[in-house]
Amino acid sequence: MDLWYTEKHSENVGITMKVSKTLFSGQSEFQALEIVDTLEYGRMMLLDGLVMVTERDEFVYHDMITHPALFTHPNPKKVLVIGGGDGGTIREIMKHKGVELAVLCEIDGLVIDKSIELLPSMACEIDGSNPRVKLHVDDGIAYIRDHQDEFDLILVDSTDPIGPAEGLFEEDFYRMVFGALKKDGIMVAQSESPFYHADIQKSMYKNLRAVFPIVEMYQAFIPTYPSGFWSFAFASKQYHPVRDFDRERAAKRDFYTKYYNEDLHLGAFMLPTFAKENI
Ligand code: AG3
Repeated sequence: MDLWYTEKHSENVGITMKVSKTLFSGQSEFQALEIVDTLEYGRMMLLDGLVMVTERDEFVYHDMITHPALFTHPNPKKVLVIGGGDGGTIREIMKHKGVELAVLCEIDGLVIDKSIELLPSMACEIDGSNPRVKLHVDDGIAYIRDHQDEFDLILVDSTDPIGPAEGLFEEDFYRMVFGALKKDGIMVAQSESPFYHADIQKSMYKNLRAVFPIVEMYQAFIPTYPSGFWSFAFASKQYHPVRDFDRERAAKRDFYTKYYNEDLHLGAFMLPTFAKENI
């Protein structure tokens, strides 16, 4: 029997993949979680039926949610990840040896447990083996309320703004993030597809601009997300991702990045007209 999975991207369009095996299927307190094996993209995690990560293209998302901010801030030591229970974002942060502590605040403990068990290439730094990583199974909003003026970077590695992540796209949340950052801190958040999600983006960027003096959008090519054309919001108190970018430091990095590099860092902030119109 052939088993195919489809995520609908609009009423009439979707992405379809041939599945070889279902490795886990269950329901947590917050959402439905599936981890399946696919023929072309390796293992894939779905939350409420939406593609979160696949083994084959996760490098794009995880390079791009981390390295642009880590190479813009001159000396990031303390980093908070909200969401990101698969561990891919923490794995990339750990490549920066100057980072003393990365805190993962994920609302859903089942996502962490199943990632450690079934997605070890992503979860390799959240399995308890790295003393520079701390896990909190908690609501990100509650966590930052109690941790003001503490972080150099806050990375919001969330789902779409339907379900548990809804509050992570609101102005009140961005105000709390602003407060939880040090005086030169940076926030990065995944910000959906400029092609499919113009309305979500317009409201999200308006909310960010009400709080942060510097707000930019940058893009990445992620084949398994709606349209493949994906984006991140860069919201900063002081450093600008292009003007304050230290190209030399990025070029001299002592680790491999399959997607990110010092040229792409600059190129990612150059946007097509229709995307600029959403900021
Ligand atoms: N975060 C999910 C991005 C949203 C994908 N949306 C969709 N497929 N409709 C990914 C978490 C990776 N650490």
